[in-house]
Amino acid sequence: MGCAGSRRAPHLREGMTTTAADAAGLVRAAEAVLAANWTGRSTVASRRQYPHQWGWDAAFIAVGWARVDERRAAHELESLLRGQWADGRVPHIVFDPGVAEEAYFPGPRFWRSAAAPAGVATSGLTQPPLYARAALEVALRSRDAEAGRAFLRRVYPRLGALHAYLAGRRNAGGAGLAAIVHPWESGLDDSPAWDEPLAAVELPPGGVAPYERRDREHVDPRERPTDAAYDRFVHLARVYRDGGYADDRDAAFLVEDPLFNAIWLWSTHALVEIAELLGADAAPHHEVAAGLHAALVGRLWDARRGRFLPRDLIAGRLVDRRTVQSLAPLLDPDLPAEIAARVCAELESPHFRGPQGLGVASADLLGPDLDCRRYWRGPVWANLNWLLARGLRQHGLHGPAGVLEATTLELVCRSGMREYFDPLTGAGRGAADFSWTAAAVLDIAANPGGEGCGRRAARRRAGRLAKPI
Ligand code: 9WN
Repeated sequence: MGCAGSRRAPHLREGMTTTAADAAGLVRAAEAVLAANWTGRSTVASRRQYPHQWGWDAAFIAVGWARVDERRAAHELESLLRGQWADGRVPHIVFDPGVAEEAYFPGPRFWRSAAAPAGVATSGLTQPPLYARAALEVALRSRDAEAGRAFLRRVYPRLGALHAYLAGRRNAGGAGLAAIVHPWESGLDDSPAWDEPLAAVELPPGGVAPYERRDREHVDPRERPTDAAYDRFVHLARVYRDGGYADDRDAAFLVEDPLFNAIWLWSTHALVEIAELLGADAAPHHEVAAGLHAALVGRLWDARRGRFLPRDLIAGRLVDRRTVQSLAPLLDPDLPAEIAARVCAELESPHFRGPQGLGVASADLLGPDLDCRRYWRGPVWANLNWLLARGLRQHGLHGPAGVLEATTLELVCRSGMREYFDPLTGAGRGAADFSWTAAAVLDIAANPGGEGCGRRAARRRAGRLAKPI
């Protein structure tokens, strides 16, 4: 396919092309998954594996709902924002009070989220801030333009507060990027990129206090993180909790992640658009976007290796692991063309595209860390394919983006609405009937050829919501 933008899809195996009938069936199946996972107020990531509302899942899911039911799309985001803390953080889980504590670990009793709004139990971590981007998409899909604007008016201050929290409280490196304090905040929990920083985390002398893992009850344990990784996840979460979730204390894990920050930057551009639509002052968001762009390229782009890499603030160096996180800065519309071309070439290389071209692997297919079963250590994910396709389109790379979108539909067509997929065989893995996979299918299927994500497309979109208020 190449990065020059050809329209063929040579990665697709013969007989592996989604027909119009398949696509229609797939859309119906995706709608059914979202409907089955809808609780009346929001959508669970998965009924059994993750029976609550998750942060960045809610953003993907809202984009999917926007293709089917604009009211549910808005509810999805507003339900998550109900859990926003006074300091502006949007928690990575908003718990459903009707679900038993034992259904998921760590549940509400673990997090003790006293700082959450009264009556809402949440976690104390956050996740990639995709919310402003999702909110913009929800409003723009809205057939009732006034309802779309009213929704934006309601969420705009909350989105601004989250961005201010990230800029003010998570700027541990001092250059304007947000640092994550736990691998769960990255959304790519057991990515090989976290092996080194996690190995440096000192555990209590007597070992980690006992806890019971619940994540292997419904899926094959070989697909889940190891006990050694989980011990560190639980330890880090306990230490953060016991320190009152304060961000000004010494942390044992502190990383500037290219995916988290690229999503924040993409959402900051969405916030610019939202502000303009509402007649609010977009200048501060422009300024943040410019700073984030400069810091992303200045601090996380390794020109010698030709890759974006996470920066470990404790060790004071870049983490030299090839993972899908390195490709996410395609979401930056201002990425210089030569860097975008190198990132695209990396995405297209055998490091990330297997011989059957089933999508983008989450970890290096040629590297020593590859594990085709374990969730973020190799498998292909529909939400990441969707994000990367959006990033590619932003740089005019419509050919590769179209192929990625088509292979995503085909993968799901073949293996079902699974949580993730084996990067070499395409076999479905993890939870079944997974909400963000369904959401990605709905958005991709509704938008063949892509609408475009650049500034010209933004102006076209603004016209659709009529005049600013
Ligand atoms: C911990 C819900 C979430 C996703 C994450 C994914 C997984 C949780 C877990 O599931 O994380 O937050 O228990 O494994 O890694 O990205 O948001 O789908």
